[in-house]
Amino acid sequence: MDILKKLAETDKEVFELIQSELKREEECLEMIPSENFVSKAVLEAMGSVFTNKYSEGYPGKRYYGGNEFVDKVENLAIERAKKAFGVPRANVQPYSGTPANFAVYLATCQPGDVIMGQALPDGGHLTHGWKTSFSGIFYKAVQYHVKADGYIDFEEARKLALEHRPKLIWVGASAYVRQFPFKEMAEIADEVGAYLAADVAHISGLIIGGAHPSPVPYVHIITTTTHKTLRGPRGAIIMVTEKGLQKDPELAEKIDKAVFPGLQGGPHDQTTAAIAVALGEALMPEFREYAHQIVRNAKALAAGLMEKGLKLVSSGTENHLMLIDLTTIAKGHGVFAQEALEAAGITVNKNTIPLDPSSPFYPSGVRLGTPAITTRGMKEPEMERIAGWIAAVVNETRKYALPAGKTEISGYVKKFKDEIKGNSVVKKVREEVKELCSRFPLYM
Ligand code: DSN
Repeated sequence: MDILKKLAETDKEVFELIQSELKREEECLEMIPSENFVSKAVLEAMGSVFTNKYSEGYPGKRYYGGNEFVDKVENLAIERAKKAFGVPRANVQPYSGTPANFAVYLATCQPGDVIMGQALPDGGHLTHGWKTSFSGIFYKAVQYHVKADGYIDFEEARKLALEHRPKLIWVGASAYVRQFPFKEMAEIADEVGAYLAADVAHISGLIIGGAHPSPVPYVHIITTTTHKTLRGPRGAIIMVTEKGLQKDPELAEKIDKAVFPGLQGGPHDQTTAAIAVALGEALMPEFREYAHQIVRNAKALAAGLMEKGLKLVSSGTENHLMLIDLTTIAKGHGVFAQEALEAAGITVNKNTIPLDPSSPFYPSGVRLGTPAITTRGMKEPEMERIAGWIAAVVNETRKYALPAGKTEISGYVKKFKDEIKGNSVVKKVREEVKELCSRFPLYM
């Protein structure tokens, strides 16, 4: 890409690493469902002179001079976020999803308060109360689960809410294949007087594009990262709805104060500019088509995988992602599938599945999705081919299983990685993947 001209002259080492990453992205099928390819316009805004500026505070109320244009770009990002989601208030400064969620806690809870969220192995996010995250360390976290069919267990969530009276409830997750039940979770939150926050990081692009219902009428607060289906830079937005302002007219100010000075220093103004660009793109009519194609592709891929004999959590998908349940091969098999698929040029991530019999580091599932390959222009016929390749590669891992002794695992996996690279099926798929990718070029 020509924007790297100077770097090629001044720092060959970094330049070459960027070129290698570009080649990897061009020649592989990027199927981690939380990743995407931003436009050249977003890349340019990220690489702009806004990176030179300090601007603690908010538009019109900064601690530094020289913020005339930063104010304008931040206001533009805020206005576009409000328009895209249909909300009265937005804060575009959080560095990423975890700080955004932390700011919600700071604004609504005291340390030690009870909070409730979806458990991590059931698809929830670390920041929704998992024991190793600040959210499970500083707050008394209660966790709800999904049922055997993969849908959220409302009865359990309601029972837990009535028993523990959480101050804050989260709806939204990182590995949930069904539409989020915003209305039902709102009934539970309203019954116990809790704040309801929707973390729509994974699906915000689908919401803007009309391919997933919006949480706006039901929740008080919405958080989202900006780099997943929304297809922007790595950053985040926190929004307050009309319902949120009715519950607490000062909620938006509390959120602003929690972000700065509560949690962060200077905002990353180059990211703010790029968020404005991405939101501008998401407001275009063609983004609606993109969002719907992501879901059509995911459904086609899920159907293809099941046809080829793979088991999916909840037997399908209603959004952009799916989870392959590999317990049909062996518990803890995710690492083998991930590594074999990577050797074949298909990038996915190992992931826990509900009631996983193994551990989060060696989980029994694989998570994959269609946002990035849809950005490349791939459609249902390509999904059918990809499903065939995934099934063929996973099949080659059947003879491997995690050793029982923990100390033997890493050596075994390393040996597996070396072996699988030489596997003839994997090598053949790698060539076919490369050929497909060359027909859907990036950054032309
Ligand atoms: N790490 C993100 C994901 O991959 O889903 C969640 O924050």
